[in-house]
Amino acid sequence: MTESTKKPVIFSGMQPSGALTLGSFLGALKNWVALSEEYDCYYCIVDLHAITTRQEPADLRRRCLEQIAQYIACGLDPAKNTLFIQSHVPAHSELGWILNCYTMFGELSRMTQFKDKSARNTDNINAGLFTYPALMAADILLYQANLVPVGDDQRQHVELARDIATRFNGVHGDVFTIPEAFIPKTTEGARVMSLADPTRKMSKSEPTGGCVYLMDKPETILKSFKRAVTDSDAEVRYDIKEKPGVSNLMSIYSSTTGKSFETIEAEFAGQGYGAFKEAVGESVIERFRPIREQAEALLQDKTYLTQVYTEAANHAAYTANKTLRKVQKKLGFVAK
Ligand code: AQP
Repeated sequence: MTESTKKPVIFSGMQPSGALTLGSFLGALKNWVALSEEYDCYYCIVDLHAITTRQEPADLRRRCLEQIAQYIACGLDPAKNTLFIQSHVPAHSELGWILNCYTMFGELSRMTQFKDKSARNTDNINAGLFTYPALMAADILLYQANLVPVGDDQRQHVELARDIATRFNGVHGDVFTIPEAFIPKTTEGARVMSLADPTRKMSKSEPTGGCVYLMDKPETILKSFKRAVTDSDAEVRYDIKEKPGVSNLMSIYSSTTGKSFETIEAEFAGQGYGAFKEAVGESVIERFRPIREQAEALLQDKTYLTQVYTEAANHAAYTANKTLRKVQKKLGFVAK
């Protein structure tokens, strides 16, 4: 491929810290698929990030394989997208360390995710949790990514990656491409909230009962939506402050059906919440059904999945090492 026909680059990743949720899907995965034809895409399973909170080794191993299968089942063709596991490309750890030295303590201290996760894991506030954004910057910058499709919760980390890249370039010349975040609209799942507590983000590692998982069976999905916390005024109307539960359900329904909020309000006028919750649940069931079925089928063929992530790691390492060598040279490291 010549320089002029080269596609712009995307990097994004998800932690195998739990099963993928409706939040992972609407906030990120759906856009990964939508953008995958126009970009040269690196989609990663970020296992190095996942160990910032304690993981059961057997579960971590199993989830990495499941995640590859889910990426493919969502529509990411491994022949066109680089679907790899972060720890298979050591350049991530190496550049991560270097970028730690270009990231300020004050910047890391302001990260909302660090504040949230350290409040939730008081017995394990480790240095990795604190320096997570420097490793995330390395993930993105190694591939000279132009675009980073993420949910709204990751906006702050992408902004910090831009600041780190700008700082490094300011000292050493134009080494890194400055990436842009690509975040869905609020109405399209930028921040999917927990069904049990609509003031909190739906998060895969928090078993509050408010999550819907990509691999959930239809009856489980329906039950989760029927139990979703709403309010007592029985009116389907978007009002994020006064009616966070209903507004969250409306955003989900709008994302899965393409219907506007006005259409949804008219559709359920005077009907109370029962029919509405069931319709939202059914729309998610239909969206997830083919994904779950294909992922289950793919998981029967471990040889194929191994081949996908092995070939992808080789391709990713080739690109990443080019950037890493450039960085090392700029820093004055002696060539091997
Ligand atoms: N609730 C959400 N709404 C919108 N987008 C979301 N994402 C995750 N949850 C929501 C987006 O999905 C991608 C997955 O990111 P991740 O797995 O690396 O980390 P995360 O954001 O920390 O996801 P979780 O589910 O909250 O994991 P844990 O519980 O392990 O921390 C990202 O693009 C994210 O924005």
